[in-house]
Amino acid sequence: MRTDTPQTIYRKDYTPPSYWVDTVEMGFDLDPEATHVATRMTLRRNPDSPNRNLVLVGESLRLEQLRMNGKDLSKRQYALGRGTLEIFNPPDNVTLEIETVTHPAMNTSLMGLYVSNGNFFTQCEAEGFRKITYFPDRPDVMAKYTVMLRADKEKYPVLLSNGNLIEQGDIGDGRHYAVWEDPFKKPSYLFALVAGKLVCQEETYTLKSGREVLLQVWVEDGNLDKTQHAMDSLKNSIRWDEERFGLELDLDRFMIVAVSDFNMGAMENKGLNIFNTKFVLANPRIATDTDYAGIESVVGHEYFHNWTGNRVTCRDWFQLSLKEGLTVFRDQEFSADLIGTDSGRAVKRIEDVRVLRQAQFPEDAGPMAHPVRPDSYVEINNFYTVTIYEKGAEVVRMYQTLLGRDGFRKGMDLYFERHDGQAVECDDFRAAMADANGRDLKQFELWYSQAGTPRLKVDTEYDADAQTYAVTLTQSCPPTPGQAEKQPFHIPVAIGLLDARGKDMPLRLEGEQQDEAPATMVLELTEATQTFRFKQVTERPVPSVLRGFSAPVVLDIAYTDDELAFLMANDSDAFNRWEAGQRLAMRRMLALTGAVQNNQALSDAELEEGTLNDAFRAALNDEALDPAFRELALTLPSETVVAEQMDVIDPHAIHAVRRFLRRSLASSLRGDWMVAYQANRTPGTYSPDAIAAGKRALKNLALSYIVENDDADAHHLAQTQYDNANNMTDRIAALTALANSSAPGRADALNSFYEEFEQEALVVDKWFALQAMSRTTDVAAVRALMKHPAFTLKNPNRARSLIFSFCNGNPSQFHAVDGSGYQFWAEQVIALNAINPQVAARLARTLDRWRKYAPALQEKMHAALKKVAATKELSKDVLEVITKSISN
Ligand code: B3K
Ligand code: ZN
Repeated sequence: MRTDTPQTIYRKDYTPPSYWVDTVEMGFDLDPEATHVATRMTLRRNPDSPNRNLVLVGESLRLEQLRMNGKDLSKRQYALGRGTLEIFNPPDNVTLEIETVTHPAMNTSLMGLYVSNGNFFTQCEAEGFRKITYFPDRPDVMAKYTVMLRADKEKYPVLLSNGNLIEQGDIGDGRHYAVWEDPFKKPSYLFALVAGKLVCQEETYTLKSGREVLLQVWVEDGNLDKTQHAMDSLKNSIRWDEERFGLELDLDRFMIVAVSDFNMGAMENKGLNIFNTKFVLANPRIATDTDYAGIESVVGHEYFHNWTGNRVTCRDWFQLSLKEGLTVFRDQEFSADLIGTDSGRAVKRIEDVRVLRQAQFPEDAGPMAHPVRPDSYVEINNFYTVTIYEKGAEVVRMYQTLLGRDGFRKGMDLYFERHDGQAVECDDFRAAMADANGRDLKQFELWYSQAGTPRLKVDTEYDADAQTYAVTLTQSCPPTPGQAEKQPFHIPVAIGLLDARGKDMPLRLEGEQQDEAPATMVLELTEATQTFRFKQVTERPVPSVLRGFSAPVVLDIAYTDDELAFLMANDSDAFNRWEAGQRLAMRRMLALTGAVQNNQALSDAELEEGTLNDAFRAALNDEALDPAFRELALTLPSETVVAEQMDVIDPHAIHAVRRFLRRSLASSLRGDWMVAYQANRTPGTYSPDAIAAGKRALKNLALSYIVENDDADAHHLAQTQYDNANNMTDRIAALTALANSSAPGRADALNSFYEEFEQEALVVDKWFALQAMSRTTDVAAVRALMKHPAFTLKNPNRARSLIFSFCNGNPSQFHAVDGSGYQFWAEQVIALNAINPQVAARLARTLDRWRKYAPALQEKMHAALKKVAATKELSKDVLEVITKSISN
């Protein structure tokens, strides 16, 4: 907490550290009230640094001892500042001994060393290590760690840290110890320890090379029936990284530990990954298909960091996407490869692009917009964003699109050959990709340095006489905070041309030497406008542009409704089939939103004859399409995605239109929904595999449409599914349908669900979330839910399940015209700020697009923002978000 104006950190100000740290030895006397930490480190002067003094950082620490090269430091030799410990002009080689005390039980920020359910955990990324000891806590300082943990044996029988266990035993007084040694150099943000009452599922696993490794998944007692999927996901990850990238696990032991109080999803600490329970615990009773998929991808993500992040790390936090964008790309490819089929890959791609559009496009258009490699920040925790992660992953994907899979692999190989054991920059990755492939990727740097979502306009011209088809691509990029003018990006545009039968035409580009005529070609747009001319085009084609979403841009292309329906029915590119349907739906939704705003009545009849209705019916009944794909195709664009398309967002009109369209589709296709419902049941033993999960997704979408009719038959269907379901996916889908209906069994179902799962925190989270997002839940109802004995703001998962779900997932209620939603938001941001600044700052982001709303709402949002801004003791996390929201 602080009251002075927080400092902005600039990328251009980077200077190398004045000292390197070679070894770190730490001893912890673990006690929730006062943990003593003794650290001994050896340092050596960095000849490349202009600074003579050694600056260490520390936060919320009591300094007990400070010795240099065996002697206590006198008060004249160092200065203890606000968060810094500066030692004046030390010799070239230094051994520092520091003793600090921390108070883990009081640490509600969940950064540094803290207590959760009586056990100890750490979270050090990005800047949490400084809450444990004074240290040059920056990612370019990499050292070898040896850690001794000492604690009460009965209360803390398990003592874990990074690397290998080399010694353990008793020390009398009911206490015991363990010594861990990490053989690899690492930055301090990858340090971790865990101590407490935990149990594990373990297995030995044989690597391709024949070496055996020990794999463990640690959980609280009583949860061993929920670890198998995480263990399977870990083994799949290890195998996948060997096969796809030739990267082997470099440790003899790899541990995953689940903790229920955690700020984000998981953390890739070397050899000791710490996970939010949400991304570890699963069995059919408590976890949905989405949970299973989430566990697989997060386990993969953290495991893949072992190479992309840990072996090669970031020079400074501006380079965060170097590890995050790359690792998200890797986890996306991992999940896609595990599904295996082309249609499965397309489904995964659509899901990933949906996240990008739902969350990253708005960020890129708002006051917090920043480049994939930012130029400045106030609080680095605010930059763990969808831009760094998801747009960063798109940037990495574009290398693969431009260079091909083999070329990309060559680039990865060269990256590790050059940089293993180093802390590097995004530019180094780009250079490896370019050099390994003999390509000039200079212009590609703009994807890292320019914020904002580029727009890509497509104009076409068919010349029947010359049999040529000209495609003119024009790019532009809107201004973002601090960046008014943008230069043209290097954009890979995958394109295909469909003939009248819906088949791909062979592509031949004028002026190119081509051995064959492919069905899809990647055009490289590097200028503001370029025309690409296809030859031997025997009829006027329908273009399929940006296949597979080959670049993170907004595509501006004029299609008729009929062309969209044609693409939705025929495109060989599954992504663009889905995209065509979404465009058709979006067009309709925007038109109807305009009608609502003009007080026109929405008429069913008009819709029932429309192209959208026919196209949806065709997709629903097309047995050749995967159920998972059909579910995506038949889901209307979300309210948030529609909002992004409007100059002035009207959340109430959008909500009314989406609901109207869903009801229309529910009634006009009722018979078809029922057929799909019956055809996609998954009787028998539950399995989370992609085929079964896809069927359940389609069946449950059908259920949600059927229940839109809100009649007795529909209620009965939902109630029966609720009563008979043998897995959480079907259970929660039925409960959600009931909760959004006027079914007489609604309240009973909600109560019985709670009673049944009271002991399962992750299910109680679902129970709060589904109510928070239910369309009848208003601010008053959320306030009432906050009084429920199971609610607490201190647990981030619980706070997210109720508060975030309401503020971000229930737009029509949150944006109540009286501004009560905004007042509620302000209160919660302020309350969370005092407990956990990181979580508070996430919630603070909710209003950052306030300027896009109608003046009446804007005014009320502005008042709520100002209320938060005026709060005393605002963390720099929240202050940065609020200040930027108000001023940009
Ligand atoms: N690297 C961590 C995120 C740490 C967030 C710190 N505020 C998890 C991940 O991306 O794998
Ligand atoms: Zn990551």
